[in-house]
Amino acid sequence: MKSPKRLVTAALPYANGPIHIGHLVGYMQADFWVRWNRMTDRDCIYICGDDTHGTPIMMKARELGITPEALIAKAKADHFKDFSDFGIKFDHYSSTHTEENRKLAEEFYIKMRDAGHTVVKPREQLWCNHDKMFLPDRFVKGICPKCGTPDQYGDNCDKCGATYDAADLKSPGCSICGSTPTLKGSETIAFKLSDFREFLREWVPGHAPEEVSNKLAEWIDGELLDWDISRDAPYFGFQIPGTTDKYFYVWLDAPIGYISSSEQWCNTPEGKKAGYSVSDYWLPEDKGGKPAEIYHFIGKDIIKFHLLFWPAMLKTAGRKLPTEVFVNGFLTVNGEKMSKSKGTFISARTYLDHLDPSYLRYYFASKLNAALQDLDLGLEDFVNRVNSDLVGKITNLGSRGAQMLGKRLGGSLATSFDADGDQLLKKKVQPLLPEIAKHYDHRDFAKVLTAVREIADETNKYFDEKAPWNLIKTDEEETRKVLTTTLNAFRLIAISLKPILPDYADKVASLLGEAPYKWSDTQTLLLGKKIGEYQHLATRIEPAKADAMVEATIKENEKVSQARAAAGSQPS
Ligand code: B3M
Ligand code: ZN
Repeated sequence: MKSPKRLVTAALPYANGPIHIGHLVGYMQADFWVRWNRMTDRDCIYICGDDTHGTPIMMKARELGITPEALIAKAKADHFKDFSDFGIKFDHYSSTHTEENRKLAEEFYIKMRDAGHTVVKPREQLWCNHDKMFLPDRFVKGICPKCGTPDQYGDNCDKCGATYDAADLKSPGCSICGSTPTLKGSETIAFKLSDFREFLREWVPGHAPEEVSNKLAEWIDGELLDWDISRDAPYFGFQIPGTTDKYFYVWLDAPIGYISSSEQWCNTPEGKKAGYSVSDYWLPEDKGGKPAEIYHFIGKDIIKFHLLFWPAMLKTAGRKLPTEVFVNGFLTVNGEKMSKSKGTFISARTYLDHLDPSYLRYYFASKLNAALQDLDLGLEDFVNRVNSDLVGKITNLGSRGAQMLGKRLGGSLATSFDADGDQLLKKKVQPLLPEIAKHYDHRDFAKVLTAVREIADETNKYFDEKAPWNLIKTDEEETRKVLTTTLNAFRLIAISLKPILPDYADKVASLLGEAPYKWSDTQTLLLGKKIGEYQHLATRIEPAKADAMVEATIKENEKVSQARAAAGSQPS
């Protein structure tokens, strides 16, 4: 029986800023897994897009003197280019600001409302009379009502951790203009999450990582407060049907963006050829849908939205629920939170201006496993690990083997292996391949690379013992066999690396005169064919280049702070 199609999503990056290396952990993790699915002939699509609504977008566009639509169009193009240049290959990259998403958001809302899961409640909010708008929590600062610490946001205190209503903040100030906001009565439309307590109690444990199910259980057994899904004008987003001045809160239509982006893909020629409609993917099979597994990859800061609000919304809308939600931790750099002043809050583009993206793919993979844990990018460790493992241990094998065979022996592989080479491949290399497959299935990329390094170590040991640079002086054909063994081991390494280093694997395939690799190619060994000209695969990272990247980030940050100081500060 054919395995069900898979639809993988990554969190929709917010349109108010550039992609940075912290974002990339989750997008790369999903990309590695999608590429693994694709190379094992699993029908798997990777869906994403920009998250575009909300006050920050509206304010940033105002600050730049452009429309929000212009701002989000540029952000989407920049984000997509950054992801593509890091080899993150989406099948479709859309946006929450589309007609498909509007229609779906309205459909979800009407079903939530008509099923009695929404309520209209009076709500006092802080109004800035100068900016003529209600202030979201991130746009107001004041004294924490609990511990008295000044300069705290409208929803929680960084110092004592208290959460409170912005109306309770002492001496509040508008973060845009500094004036004192006033409390203004309004109404809010809220989603009654507590209606779903039993459903969530039963559904969540089997679909969330162990590490977060306790936290989720705490929330589910706790208050499960009503969730405000409306925001008052002015607001950049979709107007709520039946209202004149209410808009969907950004997080209402953000996850719906997974479905609308899928819908757009299903309507492309590629999608049509694949033969599934968006309903096939997103309706349960007992409601006309077809077999399909949905996987969300998200960061640990947005589990509440994806494992409480979103499943409750899907259930109300009669949609298919995710098969599983995978959660990644945060990135630290040199053991600390990314810091603009220390130059470690590195944008994707600044990284790309200085270093090869495959090195970061390799390094992140070497530290990523299925567990929810933070990942540290130690810049020195990064340089050393790439240089010693990827360049030294692995690439060196391929370059020494291919160049000697090409330059000294006409480039033709032997038609049989030497006895030791046969042992190496059969006893040391091939037995590791099923393990590598299992590690990929479980998203345990660090263990994949441990096994790959083991193959490289064994092969380097074999190569050094055989010393083909001496052997060639006395026995060319035996040398050809040694190089053939070495290149076969290297080929199996390249196939194993393909989900993490796709370009690298493709270059090795063309060097060996083969089609782009599938996992099934590990079933065969290569004998008796002529190989091509060796093309450089990976070069050592110069530490100075990594330093230059940090320097560039510091300079960028100084420029932004000066521009901000000149224009009067705004929350980002
Ligand atoms: N844009 C991430 C954030 O803004 C958010 C993810 C949406 S996934 C539907 O923090
Ligand atoms: Zn103001």
